[in-house]
Amino acid sequence: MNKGDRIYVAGHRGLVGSAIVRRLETDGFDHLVLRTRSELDLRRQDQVDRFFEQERPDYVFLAAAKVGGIYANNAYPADFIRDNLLIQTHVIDAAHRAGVEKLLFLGSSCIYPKQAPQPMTEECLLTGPLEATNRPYALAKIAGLEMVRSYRRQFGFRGIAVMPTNLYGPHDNFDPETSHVLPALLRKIHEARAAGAAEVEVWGTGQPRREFLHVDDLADACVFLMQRYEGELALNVGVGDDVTIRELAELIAGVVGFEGKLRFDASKPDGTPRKLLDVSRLHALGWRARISLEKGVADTYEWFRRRAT
Ligand code: GFB
Repeated sequence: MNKGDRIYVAGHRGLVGSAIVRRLETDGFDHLVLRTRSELDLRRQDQVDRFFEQERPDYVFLAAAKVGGIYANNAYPADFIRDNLLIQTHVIDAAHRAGVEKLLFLGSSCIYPKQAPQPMTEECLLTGPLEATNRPYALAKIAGLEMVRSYRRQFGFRGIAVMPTNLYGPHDNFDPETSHVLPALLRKIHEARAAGAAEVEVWGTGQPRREFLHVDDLADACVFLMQRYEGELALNVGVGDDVTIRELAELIAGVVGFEGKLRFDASKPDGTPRKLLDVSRLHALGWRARISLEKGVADTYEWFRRRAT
């Protein structure tokens, strides 16, 4: 990737896309091609084709996707499978036909089998049944990985894919119903402290384990891999370490300064018991996450508070 290249970041208003844009701008890439959802509906093939014919980007970061937490995945399964299949199919195909130099597709760690041995290596893909709460999303993402791989094999198209673990950071969705656990708890605990509440409800048993990667680290890895990686295998991107949901809630309570009680509601789903990525391949390539969970949560809380006030 050269400084003068035209780089299209699909989904630049989202958690991942906005972090990739920040990273590219810091590195001096100033020919970014960006479109909001109202300017370009990626679910419409005619619009996507026209956009690629007119703009002819050299590189594409495909970070546009319908995403959400455990509740949203469960409640809107049709939206998750339809929107993701449409977006990725249109963008990958149009990028190939418009002669894009290279494309990076984002998968997700939830596409690995529910009972995969931990930490999960890249090879465990498609070796067992998926977690039911996010199967539609996971299947769409698996189709995207296969599409990138197939276009590489049949057409020599330089598509690569990365498999990020659970992400967090600025520009995340903080809606308590549809968001992921980390922003949901930051908001709930912040509001509980402001209201002087005695307790906060945390979904599930608190026992599932999750790995959390700051999105600025992910953006750094994406730019690194776009420049250095050319393999067929979708590479795991994570920190290599996980915490229980209880530990996460306690950490957030500490950052926010909430001294009340955490009440676990076991009638809500736990989802996958554990999701920890094996990041040996990425480490061997020379990349490591740098932002600790403590610092990342504190910074994200600062961002949330500035935005909320
Ligand atoms: O982040 P999360 O929604 O998604 O939930 P997954 C992780 C864990 O946190 C679950 C618990 O065990 C939840 O029950 N949890 C506790 C909460 N309190 C809350 C809360 O207030 N809100 C939320 N959302 N969770 C998603 C997938 O799985 O992860 C997606 O559904 C995607 O497809 C994403 O892959 C990365 O980690 O379980």
